[in-house]
Amino acid sequence: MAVGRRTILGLSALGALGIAFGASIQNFLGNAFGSGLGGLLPGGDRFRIYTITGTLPKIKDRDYRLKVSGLVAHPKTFTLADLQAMPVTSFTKAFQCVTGWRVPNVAWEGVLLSDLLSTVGVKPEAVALTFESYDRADTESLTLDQAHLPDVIVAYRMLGTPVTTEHGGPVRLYVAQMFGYKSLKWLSAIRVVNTVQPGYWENNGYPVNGWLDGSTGPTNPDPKLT
Ligand SMILES: Nc1nc2c(c(=O)[nH]1)N[C@H]1C(S)=C(S)[C@@H](COP(=O)(O)O)O[C@H]1N2
Ligand SMILES: [Mo]
Repeated sequence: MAVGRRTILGLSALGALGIAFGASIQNFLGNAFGSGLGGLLPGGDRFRIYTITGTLPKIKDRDYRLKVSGLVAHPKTFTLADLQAMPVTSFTKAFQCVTGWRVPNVAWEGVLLSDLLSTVGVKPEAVALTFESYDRADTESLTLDQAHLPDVIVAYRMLGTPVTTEHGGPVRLYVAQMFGYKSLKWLSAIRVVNTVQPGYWENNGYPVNGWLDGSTGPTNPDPKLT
């Protein structure tokens, strides 16, 4: 599928960001990254705030819900407190966008996705997961194997604080071994399904398996690509 015009604009340059995301987001970016173009160009070890919709969904901690459904034995809707009561997984790893910017040594904390899946009990016929966002625009997918990697978390802390609104708080996905587009922000729902359903960025041309090294990955060998 071709990369959409909107996506090209959104990923290219400062002026284009203004067009794609609107003036308020451009101002926001300006505040977040300081003055000057440098903060928006690859390099500089800083996050760029991405939003498909041009909005930053604001979800109060007490209103947050994560609905886990589909091919599971015990569908459950988790509150933030539910997630925080589960075993904590934390590590420090880089965040890398496919467009070239990278932030090293980011502290992450949350619930291992595989722990969450154990809680609800994945049915034998399950193959993959789909992820939905409070923004009602972004979607993502992981195979079940990918979802069980020990560095895939449902994160409620990053950079030493609760995940901020701009970074997708209260809860975002973090998929350490893949490009940033897999780390869906404002996570609202996970569905366990029987087929991989490519998400928003994949429908705009990015690889469904977004491994950082460009390979087909440790758990999902694809003979066509080796
Ligand atoms: N809901 C949502 N999640 C998203 C995106 C987005 O636009 N909307 N952008 C993705 C991309 S391409 C990247 S690189 C990271 C950026 O994370 P950040 O905004 O915290 O820097 O979020 C990912 N998750
Ligand atoms: Mo990205």
